[in-house]
Amino acid sequence: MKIYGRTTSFNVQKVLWFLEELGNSYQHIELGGRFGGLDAAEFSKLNPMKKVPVLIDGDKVIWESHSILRYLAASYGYPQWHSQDPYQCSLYERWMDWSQVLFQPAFMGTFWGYYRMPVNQRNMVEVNHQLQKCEACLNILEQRLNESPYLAGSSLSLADICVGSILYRLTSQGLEITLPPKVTQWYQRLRCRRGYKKWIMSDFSELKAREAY
Ligand SMILES: N[C@@H](CCC(=O)N[C@@H](CS)C(=O)NCC(=O)O)C(=O)O
Repeated sequence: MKIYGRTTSFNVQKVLWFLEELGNSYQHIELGGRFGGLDAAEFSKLNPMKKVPVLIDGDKVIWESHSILRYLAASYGYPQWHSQDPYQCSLYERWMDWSQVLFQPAFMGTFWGYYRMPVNQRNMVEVNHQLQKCEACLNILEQRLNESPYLAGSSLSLADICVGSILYRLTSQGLEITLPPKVTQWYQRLRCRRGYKKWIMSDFSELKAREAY
């Protein structure tokens, strides 16, 4: 299996973390960002969107980070990470979708508006607006984590991988944000996982004040 994408890409990191959880062997190829290569004709054939991550498994090519995660779980993660019961799948998939549609855009609003923006060009009114949206998402997570230790129940699932990947950058980029108590405990559990330490808690300082790519 081959996974293409720069380590500093948040969407690539999710996939790398999950590959680590699965224990499958894989080859990671840095691509995009300062490594370039996304405009090459060869790469466009793999992903017409010219974005990372891209997974190659034998003769199969998969792009879009959440599609890759679903593919991996269904192919290699049964029964721990995938169920044949559609309702059981929906218990973790709803958080993946919620994350992509609500939490991740709010986080990206802070990350692009604050961390990746040169200081003199920051619009702090807009950044704080996005930060408030993040706090609202954290309160939703707090309610959920009052009911179970992980987002989809008693064990780690793709829900935690997608949502949990956001917390490291959200809390490490220099903005003031307080995690609610249950979210804090959950975040501590995620931080103990080998894949989280290796791929999510990695240096992203090369992105500071850099709007390109
Ligand atoms: N929705 C897509 C987003 C893909 C995307 O925007 N990837 C970014 C990195 S996070 C990218 O390829 N940027 C260009 C670059 O890194 O050069 C996914 O989840 O896979």
